Amino acid sequence: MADVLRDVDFFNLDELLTPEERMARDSVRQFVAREVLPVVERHFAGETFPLDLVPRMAELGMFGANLKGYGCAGMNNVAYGLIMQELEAGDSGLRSFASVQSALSMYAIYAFGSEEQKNRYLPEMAKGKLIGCFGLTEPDHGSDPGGMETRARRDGNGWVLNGTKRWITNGSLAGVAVVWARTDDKIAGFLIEKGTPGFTARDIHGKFSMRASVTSELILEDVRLPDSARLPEARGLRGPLSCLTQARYGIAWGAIGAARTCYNCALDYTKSRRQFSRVLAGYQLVQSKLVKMMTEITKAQMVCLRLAQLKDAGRARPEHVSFAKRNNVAMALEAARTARDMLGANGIVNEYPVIRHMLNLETVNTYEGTFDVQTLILGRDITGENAFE
Ligand code: TGC
Ligand code: FAD
Repeated sequence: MADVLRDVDFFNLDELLTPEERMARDSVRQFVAREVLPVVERHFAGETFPLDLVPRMAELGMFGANLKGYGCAGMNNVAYGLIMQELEAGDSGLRSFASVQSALSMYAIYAFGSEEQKNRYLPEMAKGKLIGCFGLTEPDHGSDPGGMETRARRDGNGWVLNGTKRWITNGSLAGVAVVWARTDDKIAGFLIEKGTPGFTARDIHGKFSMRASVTSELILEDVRLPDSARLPEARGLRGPLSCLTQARYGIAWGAIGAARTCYNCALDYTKSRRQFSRVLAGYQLVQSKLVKMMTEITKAQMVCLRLAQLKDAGRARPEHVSFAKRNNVAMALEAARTARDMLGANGIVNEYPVIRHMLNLETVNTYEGTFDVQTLILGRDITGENAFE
């Protein structure tokens, strides 16, 4: 089973990695093989997240891996991307946990928090002792977060928050929630600690996707916060959208991992399954599907490596990240659906990881900006015309 985690490296891209980057990749791959794969189907079936894996994930430096200081590993963006890829080769829910912790919650505090907030939260979050979540989406505002209705009203020196956030990964697990709300002035970010009166998290059940991940609704009823709970450097929608750029970057890498597992599984299966006169892999139609999957995985790897170089040089634009998220997730979803078909009836059972990845990728295609939202972001970039409204 663990062999499905092996590399797909048609162009010897491994040669372009440093020893440190390879080490980060290999240690997470080993963790996924030894500790994630043996338990993930049980968690997917039971709609639970494997919380007991969090300390080991922290030990491997996964939380805030590409942030510097405050107990974070300070890796470069290639290493960070490779970690996301290996995690998602195991399960998108695991990668989601790490993305939300690192790229959304920790990054929001890192980029927009006061020194006091950074010192209070980031070291504990890097150790996995404090879990974060990121509340942007609302029941009536998903693709259009600028329309949010959650309100933060001034009350003396502090604030009173009211509203509902929905579809929040890690919501009920989180010790601290980054919540975005509309003030009389601009959209602002707030840090709400678990147990704050008026703040509750309720889990959403019945998902057919991302079952090994906790998704919640956050309810805010007259939540009173001091001004010190506000992220002082976040002003307007640019704040949360900057966090999305970080998370989309990790997703672009992660999706390759899910695609790789599905491809490896389909390759192994069709090389051993005989129908009619020979193994399935001997038929031209089957080879065509395998070649397409391998080609698209390889192209996605190249996009991510170049994107990582640009990001490390401080030259990656949000639109570069949208390109990679849009392309790589759609590629992975198509690869998973193709692999599911190639396994025939075996493609629908949990003896193989393919159907789980396929179902998860439906979410990955939707969250962090749907495929079509990324298309409109790129369309606006190349034409100068805004087609959102
Ligand atoms: P727009 O006028 O385009 O932008 C407002 C301000 O923000 C700036 N900006 C960005 N900055 C950094 N990164 C980005 N990606 C940015 N996009 C825009 C922009 O320059 C502007 O700045 P300023 O200073 O001029 O004010 O805003 P808009 O209202 O037209 O919206 C644009 C749109 C539709 C692209 C945006 O709303 C969007 O991306 N919508 C999709 C929503 C989304 O992706 N939600 C994700 C929620 S979190 C989640 O799903 C977590 S899943 C868990 C996991 O990751 O595992
Ligand atoms: P909608 O915005 O209603 O879109 C529905 C459809 O309409 C889509 O196909 C979309 O592409 C299309 N559409 C929308 N606008 C346009 C347009 N202008 N032109 C053409 N087509 C358009 N959010 C968080 O804040 N934090 C989280 O941690 C988080 N985790 C999530 C975990 C899971 C499992 C899921 C499923 C979602 C999560 N989300 C989270 C929410 C996610 O970001 C939203 O679901 C996503 O942004 C899409 O919003 P929506 O579901 O409201 O769909």
